Amino acid sequence: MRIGISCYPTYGGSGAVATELGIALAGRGHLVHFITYQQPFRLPSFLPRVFFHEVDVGRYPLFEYPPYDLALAVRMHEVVRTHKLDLLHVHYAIPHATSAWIAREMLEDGGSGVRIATTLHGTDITLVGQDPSFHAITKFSIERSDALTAVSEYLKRETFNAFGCSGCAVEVIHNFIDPDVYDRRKYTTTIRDQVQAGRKVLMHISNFRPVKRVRDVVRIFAHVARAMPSVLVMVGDGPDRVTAEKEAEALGVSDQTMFLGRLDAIAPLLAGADLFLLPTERESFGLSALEALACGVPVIGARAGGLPEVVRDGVTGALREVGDVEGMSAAAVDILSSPEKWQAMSEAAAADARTRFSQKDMVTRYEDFYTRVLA
Ligand code: GMT
Repeated sequence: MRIGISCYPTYGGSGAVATELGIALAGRGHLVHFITYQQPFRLPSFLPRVFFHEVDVGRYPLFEYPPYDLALAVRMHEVVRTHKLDLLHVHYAIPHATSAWIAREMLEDGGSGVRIATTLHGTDITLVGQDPSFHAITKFSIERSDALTAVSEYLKRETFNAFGCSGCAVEVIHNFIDPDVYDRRKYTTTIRDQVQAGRKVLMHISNFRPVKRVRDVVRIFAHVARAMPSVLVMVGDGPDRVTAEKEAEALGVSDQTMFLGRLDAIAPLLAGADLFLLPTERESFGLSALEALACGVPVIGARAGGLPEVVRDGVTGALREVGDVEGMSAAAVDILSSPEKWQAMSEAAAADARTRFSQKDMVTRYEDFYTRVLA
């Protein structure tokens, strides 16, 4: 198949999934064209059958807000025509599904030959898409897609609750991991080498947006730090980074907290962690949690959104209500204080991630989905 993929190319779960899917599809012989404003962060410089088409938004003094959506539509239109794409697979509804619809409308034959598949990732439905400025266009773009996938059952339900979506069929295809990459045994040099011996390593990875509740991360850590020698490793950046830094200072744990900033290679970091914290308010799936589990790191998180579909409470981690810092802290201390319990959870986490969320299975599901969309 000839497949166009559009996604947010910078740090973020949807871009990671889109890029890894594209790379895997190319590995299976498909021709994959990434169409976006920057080379996706998980895309290495050259791979056979993978192409990158940069969207140039241009600059004009009149444009306080340069119309990326239109520039993207024009680039999609050009790539569909030049490379005779069968399918545009867009990740994150807005603006990608809207631009894809425009691109198809622009085709001389009315776009009969190209199909549009949209994968809903989370905040495109639960947050941004429900903003009054975007609700109508999100609903329109979803309904005009030929086929839809959502990354969890939770997100599928939310899509129908928020948009009604007459005539939509949403297929759930979960996020996935490459078991060879997310394997803690592979990494001999880890963050642990920088940490005083005997300290537990707690980790959080995100884009530090308010929905992630990074203050809760620091608060949970402060409880754990009182119970045992430990450090908190914060990976990523975003609007709430300063809030988290201030919270660490206020709770007297800043000298035990490392803010590493944005890093692309996550697996070697996770390989040195004892526990992953993800108390997000509404995580549609939680790719970072899955990557942690695959590396044998139990996850402490919120019983909300799609996270219960990923983390098995009491088996591969622990889930408590959103904002229940005390409950999450107690669960963290409980797991970390028993080497036997930690080992059992770590092994269960790595095994469960491989069984239920393997890249091989999910990519096959996407291929089957494409075949049905094109039929
Ligand atoms: O985590 C983020 O805020 C980034 C966001 C994105 O769209 O890039 O992630 C969403 O998509 C990921 C991949 O499907 C999911 O694993 C994340 O759970 C989801 N984030 C939220 O729902 C907050």
